[in-house]
Amino acid sequence: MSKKFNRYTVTSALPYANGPLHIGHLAGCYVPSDIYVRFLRSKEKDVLYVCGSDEHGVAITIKARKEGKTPQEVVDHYHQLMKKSFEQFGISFDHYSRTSAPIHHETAQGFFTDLYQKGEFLEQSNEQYFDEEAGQFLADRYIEGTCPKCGFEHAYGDQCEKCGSSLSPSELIHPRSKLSGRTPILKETKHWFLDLARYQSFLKKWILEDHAEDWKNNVLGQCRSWLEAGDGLQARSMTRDLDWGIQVPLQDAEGKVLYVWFDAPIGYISSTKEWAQQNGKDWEPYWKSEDTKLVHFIGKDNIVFHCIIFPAILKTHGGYVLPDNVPANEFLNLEGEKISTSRNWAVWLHEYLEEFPGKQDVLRYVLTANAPETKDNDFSWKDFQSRNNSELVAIYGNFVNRAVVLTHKYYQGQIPQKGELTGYDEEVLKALAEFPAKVASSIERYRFREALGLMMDLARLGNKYLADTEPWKTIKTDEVRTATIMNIALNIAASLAIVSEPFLPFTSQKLFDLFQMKDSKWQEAGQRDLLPEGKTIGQMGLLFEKIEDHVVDNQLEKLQNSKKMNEAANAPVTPMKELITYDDFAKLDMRIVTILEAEKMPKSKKLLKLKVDAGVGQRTVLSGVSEHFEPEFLIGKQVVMLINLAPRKMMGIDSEGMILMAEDKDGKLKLLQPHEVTANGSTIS
Ligand code: B3M
Ligand code: ZN
Repeated sequence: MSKKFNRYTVTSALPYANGPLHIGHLAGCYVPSDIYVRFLRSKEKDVLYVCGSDEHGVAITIKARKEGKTPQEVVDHYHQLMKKSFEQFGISFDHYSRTSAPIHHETAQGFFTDLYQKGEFLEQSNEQYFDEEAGQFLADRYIEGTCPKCGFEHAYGDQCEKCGSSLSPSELIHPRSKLSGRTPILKETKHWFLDLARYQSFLKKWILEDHAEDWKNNVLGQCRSWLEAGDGLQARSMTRDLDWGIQVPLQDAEGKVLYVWFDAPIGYISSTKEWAQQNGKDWEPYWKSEDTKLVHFIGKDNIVFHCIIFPAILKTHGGYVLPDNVPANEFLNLEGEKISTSRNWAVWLHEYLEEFPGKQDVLRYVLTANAPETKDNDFSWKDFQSRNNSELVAIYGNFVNRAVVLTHKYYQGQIPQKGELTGYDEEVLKALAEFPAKVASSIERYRFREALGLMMDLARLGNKYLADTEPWKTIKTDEVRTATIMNIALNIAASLAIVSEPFLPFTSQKLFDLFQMKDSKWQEAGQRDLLPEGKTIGQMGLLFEKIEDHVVDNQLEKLQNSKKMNEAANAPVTPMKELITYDDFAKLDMRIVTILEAEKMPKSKKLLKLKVDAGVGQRTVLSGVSEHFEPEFLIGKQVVMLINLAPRKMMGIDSEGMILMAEDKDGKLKLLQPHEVTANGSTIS
């Protein structure tokens, strides 16, 4: 059954304000939703596109703790950073709000109160994990353990990031507190649970029957595993024991806040209200009119919240439309590995913008071409380079550039007049006319990769048309023919500007300026006379430029470096020895010395015999470094030596002290040296 919609409310997941945005965010839901919305606007639909920062939950408080900041400081910082990155990448939200906004607190509390008054919550006291050392209940991500579904050892209390399963803390194997690392105890506490079993049959019909045809398979698959699980949907607590979040609006709920996944999706509604207030509009039709199509763009780890829990809340509250579709993407990997903020295995948007200024469309293009629409997918820098060079530069850029340059060269920038059309011209114009509907159909079915491929086919059509008709040759023999060819090529380019706008908004804008067609809409695309004869076109800079090997090599090196830094940071560290007094320390006499001579000790694999100038005289030291350094390498080096270690006889020689070295986790030794030449015998304190 296909319904007639007169209005669209499009949302994309509210990103947690606990870190900068990376390419996984863009690919997961922001680029696809932006393509969809730009397309709808071009079709002159009534569409509202809302988002905002998700500022509650344990994701935020953990980050604050780590950085020694208050949660408010953390969200203020990342809210601004994310908002700016979205703007810079042309993600065209009508409104970007935040869940700390008072209007959101009110709206979320209103929903809770409404459900409470309807008697929808089960009030239950039960035992939950509690960290005795920190004196705190361990909600969601404060608890970590092994995922019962896939065995991943760092699954959170609410979710496994590896397999995407949604979990409850009691399901974790070997639970550990993220606060203290200790095994938590169980302690009694009261919470308000949404009894999802009540919605089971409604949800089953609504999702698995009514939407069996139009929802994506990956989404239906996850919903099915929930809805058809043997023991059915379980009640889920909608409150938490935390000191950061939205207060539970009840008398006896001191110190309790709303579960972040209760309040966050309501953030779409609050964002709409805020937009309406600021723009003198009415928010209600966007959420309450039956002819509104609500579409949630999300990543796969958010499916259960958007397909099951939030619809159950909306349905119970009543008066709200339910999502018509939830086109969730799978995950994007980077160079074959899972993107990870904590491991710094990511391409950060704010860094990309600094390193590739003006190349937002290239990233949007590559992320769409490789979008993880049906399965996890990989971003690699080599692929980025080759898609830029062999698709954007060689096809799109080359075609438009040739059409524009020749127009300036032959016709002083004026659109020439068409003469008689050949059979081939007619064929090409017919193909041109069919493109907009084909691209539209793919976009309407949330197949953005396919849509992008078709958009590029239009550029290919233009490129091939010029290559086949060779106006640079016909100009010498046939003026009328050349003018016809150029007219057709320019009209293909103008259509391309419209059809590519959802995908490549910055490039498209350049073409709109060039052709002075800024208000052109989707329905004009495909027309053979989009650009009137005699119209003068502007000058154009390069649309895309080649990306050289060294540029992507630098990016690969940057990733490898971050991997090394990470390994170093996470290397097991020898535990600290017991405390000593200053007097203990002061007994050590450490000095800067210069190695004068170094030779291998006969019959020893490990020992080198060193002679050093210790300032207080020369010393002989036997040092077990033969497997780490060549004797010649050491000669002349300044190092640190403990000079008052009682002499020890080894292999018949008195060793008068000890050279100090650093040892890494692999047992490799590194010299400790002053950063500039220092007098021998200088003390160390
Ligand atoms: N902040 C989760 C996430 O970033 C979350 C989405 C909320 S959407 C209402 O995965
Ligand atoms: Zn798992």
